[in-house]
Order: sequence, then C-alpha cells, then structure tokens
Amino acid sequence: MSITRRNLVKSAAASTLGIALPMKFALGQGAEFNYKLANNLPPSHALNVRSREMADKVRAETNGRVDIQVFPSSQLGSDTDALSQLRAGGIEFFTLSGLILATLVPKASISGIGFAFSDYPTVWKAMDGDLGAFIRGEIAKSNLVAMDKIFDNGFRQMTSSTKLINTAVDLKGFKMRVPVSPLWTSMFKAFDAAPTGINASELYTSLQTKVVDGQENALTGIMALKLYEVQKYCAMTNHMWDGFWCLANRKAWERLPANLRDIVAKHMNAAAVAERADLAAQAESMQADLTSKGMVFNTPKPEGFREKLRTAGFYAEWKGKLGDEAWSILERSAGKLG
Ligand code: X2X
Repeated sequence: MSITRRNLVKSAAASTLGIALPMKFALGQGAEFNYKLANNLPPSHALNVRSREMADKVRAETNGRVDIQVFPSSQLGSDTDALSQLRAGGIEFFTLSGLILATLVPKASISGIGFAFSDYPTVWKAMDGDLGAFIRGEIAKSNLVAMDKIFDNGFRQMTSSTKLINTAVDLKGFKMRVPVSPLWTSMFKAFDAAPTGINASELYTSLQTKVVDGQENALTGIMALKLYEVQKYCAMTNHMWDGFWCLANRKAWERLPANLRDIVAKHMNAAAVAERADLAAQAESMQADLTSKGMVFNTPKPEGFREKLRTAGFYAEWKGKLGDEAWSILERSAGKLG
C-alpha cells in the first residue's frame, strides 16, 4: 500500500482512538469509569505520548471498563485551576510539579531545592526511595493520591530574550517568569532577580509580550513549548531538577475496584519510567536541535549561583520551612546542602 497523506491521517486518527479495540470502548462509550487526566504540556512531549499509550493499555486491560482521556496543553485550565478541579473531583488525574503542588502540600517543595541533585542516578534513587515516599506521604494528607513513580520534567536551564546569563550578577533585577510556586519565587528572589509567578498556560505569551524577559525550564520543555521562538539565549545552569507527580483525586481513585486500581497504577507507573527514558534519549540531541532553531548557549559555572543562594540565606530559610525531618531525608539522598 502506498503511503498517501490520507492514509497517514487515517492511521494517525485510528491510533489515537486505539484501533485494536472495538469502537465502543475506543470512544469511551460504555466505560464504567470515564476519567480525565490533565497536564500543562503540548501533545508532542513524551509525558503526553506515554500518557496516551497508558490510556490505551488501561482500556485494553480493563476490557474498556476504565476510559482515561488525556487533556494536554492546560486545556482544562491552568495548573492553579486544574489543581482546584482535581481537589473538587472535576478532574480525576493531573500530572503536576511538586513545587506547584506545594501551594497545597508545602513539603512537596523539597525536591526542588536549588542545586540539590547533581545527576539523574541521584534523582531517581531519592524519588523512588525515601524522599519520594516522604513526599507521597505528605500528599496523602491532602486527600490526593500520588502514583509511586514520578515523571521527569528535567534539570532546568535559564533562558532570556535580552542577554546571556553568565553569573548570578546577571540575574540582578532580571524579569524572570517562574511557575506559581513559593519555592521558585523564593529562589529567584535569593538570586536578586525580579520573579513573577505565571502558569505554563501563559508562559509563551508572557515572553512574547515582554511581560518578562526570561524563564527557566528543561531543554525538552523549551522545545515542546516552542520557547525558542520567543527566547534567544540559554544558560546551562542546571539550577534545579523538577518532576511531575501523577496525582489522583482520592474519592475517584477509591471508586475504582481494587483490581482496576492495580491495573491503572501499573500502567501509570510504567508510563513515568518510560517517559524518563525518553527524556534521557532526547537529551543527547536537544541542545543541537535548539541551536539549529537559533538559540545561543553558554555554560556558566554553578558555584557562583550556589554561593549566592547560600549567602542570601536561601538554604537556611528552607531548612526552617520544611523542617529537620524533610531536610535530613533530602541530605541523606542528595548529600550536604547549602
Ligand atoms: O511551568 C513550567 O515551567 C513547567 C512546564 O516546567 C512545569 O510544569 C513546572
């Protein structure tokens, strides 16, 4: 069969509907549980590719009883809105950074402390180990359920439309977008920047209209959100790691019979693990891809940035806020901080 555009369109449509299944199941009709999964990333991001795959597998393995529809790109509302809807039960599943979730679960910030993790093996050991278990315990106190495996968002880099960021001094007064999160705001205040909390849904526009001059995200996010269209420079600061907890509304979760819950959890956790590997594979070419789109990279020395956080009292402040227990779990996982 020759590959025509029409065939391609047809087969793409078929695969998003899960062609292997009877149409009734594929369209979610007749499912006992029609659940929504929201996130803030474009459909092309690995988190969405793996989430759609997860939904197909759940539909297949539950014989169509559980139908999860994935809503990318903040279609159901900004992160702040979607979190409220998740709590109210209007959305059943939501993948969200722990640092944004921290507006509800303060200790979920702990994994984003500046320069805590130096590499991925340390991140996954911590997040799949004691630190992750501690955070999931905190999340559970707020009537949300977090799946065991967190999705990767990546090590974050700083971009700008106006100038290269070489040292912490370059951040002085710099109009920086940060996600709506106490930790993010506090960290960029400690750098002496001028941070503004803006949801991902408004990020591109805020850069385009120069409400802010810069932002920070992992290269995969910069690519997926097309930020290279509105940002010129990228400083490889690796100033923090971030991930997305896959959260469920507790009532919606407990409405699922235990055997179905096990199937959903299994596929959601597998999706997160697969997405981590996708991002790792993409990391090798991402800088070159963004360079070909016109971005200019530099690699600042991290010590000066770290020192700035230390002298601004950032580590002492957050140790106080998060408490000795959380801090010692983090230091046991990641090494001495501050
Ligand atoms: O809002 C962001 O910058 C993003 C997409 O990285 C998060 O969800 C934290």
